[in-house]
Amino acid sequence: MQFDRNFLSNETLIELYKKLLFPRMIEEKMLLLLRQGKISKWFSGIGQEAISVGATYALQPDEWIMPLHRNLGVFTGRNMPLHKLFQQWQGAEDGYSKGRERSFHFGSKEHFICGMISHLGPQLAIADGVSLAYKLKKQQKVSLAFTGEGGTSEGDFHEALNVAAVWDLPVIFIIENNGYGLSTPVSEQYRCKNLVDKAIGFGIEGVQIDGNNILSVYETIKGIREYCIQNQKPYLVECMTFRMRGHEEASGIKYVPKEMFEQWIEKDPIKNFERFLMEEGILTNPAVADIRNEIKQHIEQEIKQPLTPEGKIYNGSAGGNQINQRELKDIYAKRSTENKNIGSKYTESSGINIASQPDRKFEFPPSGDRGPLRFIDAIKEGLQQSMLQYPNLILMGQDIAEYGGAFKITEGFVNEFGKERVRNTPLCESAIVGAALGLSLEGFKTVMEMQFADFVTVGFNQIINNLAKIHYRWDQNADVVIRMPTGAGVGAGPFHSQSNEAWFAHTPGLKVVYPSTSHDAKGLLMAAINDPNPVMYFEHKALYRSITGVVPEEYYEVEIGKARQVRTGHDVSIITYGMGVIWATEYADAHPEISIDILDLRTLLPLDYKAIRTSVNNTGKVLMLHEDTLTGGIGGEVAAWIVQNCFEFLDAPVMRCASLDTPVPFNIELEKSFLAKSRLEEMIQKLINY
Ligand SMILES: Cc1ncc(C[n+]2csc(CCOP(=O)(O)OP(=O)(O)O)c2C)c(N)n1
Repeated sequence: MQFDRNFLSNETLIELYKKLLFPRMIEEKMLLLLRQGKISKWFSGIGQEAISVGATYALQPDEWIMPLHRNLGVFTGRNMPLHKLFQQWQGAEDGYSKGRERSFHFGSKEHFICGMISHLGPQLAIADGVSLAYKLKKQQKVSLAFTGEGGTSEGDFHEALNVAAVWDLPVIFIIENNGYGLSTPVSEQYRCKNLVDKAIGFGIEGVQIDGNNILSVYETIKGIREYCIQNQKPYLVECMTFRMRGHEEASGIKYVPKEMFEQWIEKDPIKNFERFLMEEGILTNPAVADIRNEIKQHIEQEIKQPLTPEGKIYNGSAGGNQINQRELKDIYAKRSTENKNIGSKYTESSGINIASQPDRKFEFPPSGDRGPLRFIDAIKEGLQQSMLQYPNLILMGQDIAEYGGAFKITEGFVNEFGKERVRNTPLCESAIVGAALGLSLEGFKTVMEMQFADFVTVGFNQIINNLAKIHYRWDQNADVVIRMPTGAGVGAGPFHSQSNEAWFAHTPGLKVVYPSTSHDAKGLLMAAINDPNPVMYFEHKALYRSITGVVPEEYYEVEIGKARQVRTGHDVSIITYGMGVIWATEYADAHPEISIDILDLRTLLPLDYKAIRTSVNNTGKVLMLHEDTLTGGIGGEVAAWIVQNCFEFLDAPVMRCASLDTPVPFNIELEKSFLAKSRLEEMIQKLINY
């Protein structure tokens, strides 16, 4: 192995040596503890340390890194206190994830390390968002994301690199090519000669280097960092290395030919660098022994604190109920008090200055000077006012810029707010949701327009596993709103008509809102944007231009989590939301002989149980109505809650009126009989006559 010290001082070389040795020695200790049953799982990076250590050393400490499961050197490279890392790995309360996450699935805002999720690939697009934030703030910074060669087969790899290329983002993507993905050799993973060749396909630069040579890694990444900043471009680096242990400690290494180990042990990053430093006279045998001894002492000292005699994993002294209260509380980020009174006037609230922001020239008509607004215009106005309110609010979506979006909601926005803040995206929902999360890491807010709610399936993983869980996992919020043009009734067939709100209402950490009036459309959108948590905002396409309503001109919010009593009655309650509110109201208008109580849930997660209870109490007969299909819909959840909590008010079984359990058909007649509305009369009569 050839080392080129360039202009590095002896002190720097020794520091690098110590940084390289440190994770190795921690790992050796961890393997021991694993055998003693004091930790439960370990993913080893032995043999690959030069990559994490060299790359981290080449970055500034406040530049975000997105590490994976073999990157201990990133965590130690950022000088995270070792005792706290041990606490983390033990699942202790004082660890970085309060015992909620295992191994390396945690991050730390303080150290600019973004915690991975098991799915690997999604890390990459988060780096895009962080670098976009740097770019918008005109900061001279890069972000850096790791992937294994196995992870390059995921669509997320393609999407993230493509977005970085198209948006000219300063991101360093590092592939750690260690020969195997779990047990799959590279010959069964990809067909190209070198993974770095993929850079050409994305129109970006790339280089392949020896990942076991600490100086190559450090010097290369340092140079690439300069390149990325100066040219505002991404870069792909393929680091050739080898995994000296199993995928994780329990899985063994039988599938790896012995010769491979013999070959790669010769290329061990630490042994080789040590030999080089000795040959150069920079280190001596006694000096190496001293360094090892010093690190050993440090590890023993730090480990004492978390490892209790019984190897206790969690301090349950608080008691189950109290623990659960705390666990539930940490699902959502708290809204800061500072922006609670937002709306009294338009203020610069973020402190983030986006250069070249065009002059603001939105003019709202003077109070009382306008008629009712269409649903679509209310959404538009909510977005406009939020853009004025938050200079750090970015809109992203397919065709939302000059074209104005599939439904023209953002028409004219580019002229008013500029292309930096109103961003057309390539066709890649997953990477854009990931990028939105990256923006959030750097203090931005994002509203992403899903062109149709149906397309969320290809961004699902990022929403369910990254956005929703991140605050609970390591205290990082995802300040992202996803607009979901949803619903049927317009003859658009199975892939442009679905109601998929229930998928998200089942996911702790998300909020799900679904307005049914112009007033609520604007107010809930403002509230969603003010909320620091990920909010799924459902907007029914068939309501866009079919309903109007009085909408205050000023900035206001409709509180998330509060239902709306549409009308009060004593015969039967219809509990519903979205299009269901329109159907229920039409029905009630047409049947003045029945006294109907209508509750518009407005928020599906979290539900307003108090309002539900009141409505049940008003009538004793409840019909749950929604456009979504029957099985597994929100109606089932609400019905179960009512039966369990309001049984004494009931005079009949809770009934559900929902759409047919089929995909949404295209033919208008088929669609009509699919929709819940076609069974509303029948269900109400059934309930009344019970
Ligand atoms: C989406 C997804 N599929 C499968 C897995 C299971 N899994 C965990 S690690 C791994 C192999 C990853 O290989 P590579 O990216 O080369 O990284 P390495 O572990 O070799 O460092 C697999 C298949 C996973 N975590 N996520």
